[in-house]
Amino acid sequence: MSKGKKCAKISIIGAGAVGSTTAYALIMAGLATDLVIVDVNKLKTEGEVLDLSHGAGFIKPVNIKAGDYKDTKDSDIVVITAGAAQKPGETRIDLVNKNIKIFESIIPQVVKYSPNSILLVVSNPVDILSYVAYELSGFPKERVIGSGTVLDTSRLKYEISKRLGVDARDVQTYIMGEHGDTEFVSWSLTNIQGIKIDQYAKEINCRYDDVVRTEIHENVKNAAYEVINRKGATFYAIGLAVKRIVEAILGDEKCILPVSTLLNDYYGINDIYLGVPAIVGRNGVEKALKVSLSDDEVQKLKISANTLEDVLNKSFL
Ligand code: 6V0
Repeated sequence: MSKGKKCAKISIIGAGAVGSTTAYALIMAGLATDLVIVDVNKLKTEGEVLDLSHGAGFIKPVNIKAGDYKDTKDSDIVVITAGAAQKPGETRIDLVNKNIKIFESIIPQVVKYSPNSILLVVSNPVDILSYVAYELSGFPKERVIGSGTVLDTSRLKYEISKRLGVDARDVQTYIMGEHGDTEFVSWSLTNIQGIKIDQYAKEINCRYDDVVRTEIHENVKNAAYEVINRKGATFYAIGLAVKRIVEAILGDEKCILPVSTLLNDYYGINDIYLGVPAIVGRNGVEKALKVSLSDDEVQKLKISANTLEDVLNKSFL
């Protein structure tokens, strides 16, 4: 695919809540010319494809197919959303063994038919499964990307925007680390269009202290649990997050997104996938940026890395 091409063949493995909402977000954005969806539940996939295709009168032309792996041949990007999802009370880490087994059946098929594709892993626990996909695929690390903390960062922007009464898109910040319970807010990098957040809060007479910061962090960390407890699954916001990553890749945007990528020599962290700000373009993750964090934030990043390392060591790799 040529550099900066904005339309492409995209395959989605997994036609569940996240896979089908991602498909919807991608076709709404006109990002795919061909979209193939693969799932062990063929009937549901066919239903999703018919429903999506019936929007043809309102979107850019796109050929959508409920397919098998051979239909994914020469995909530019393969988005993986297959696998067990969290049930109420389950953590993302609880899904690890089930989903590693599922990845062992999926990744070799994807690699066989699209050896030059970019793999975008969404299934949870996303940092662990990105590492598993990297190992199973044999692809260079740049071409195996996890959705990381892109969704969590949007949740954080939403929480801050509500407190400060500002457009969420003007909030510059990142949730970093595990997409899960050890994730943390990089408060030292947080600003409102270049204005330090504490200054901004002072300017508009808004409370901003440790209590507020803790509340915001807790709300973001528990966001998925809150949604799952009420409606069983989260899918709209992650669909938009995946669309944003795909758009950045296809447009060769070189934009900075906190995707999950293989870290080496990153604050002493090696050989683990974690969400950190990274440059995303046509080659995938072009560079993980070593942003300057406070000592406390570095400790939190290391806790995330150690947690995931323990899980990886206990799994069957
Ligand atoms: P879902 O609605 O249960 O869909 C999962 C789909 O995977 C089902 O349609 C299954 O049939 C299919 N599937 C299972 N095994 C296979 C296989 N071997 N090959 C092909 N398809 C298979 O789950 P949902 O869509 O809600 O979630 C999917 C995954 O995304 C889960 O692991 C979630 O935890 C994860 N999420 C990740 C997020 C992120 O930020 N990274 C956010 C939300 C959910």
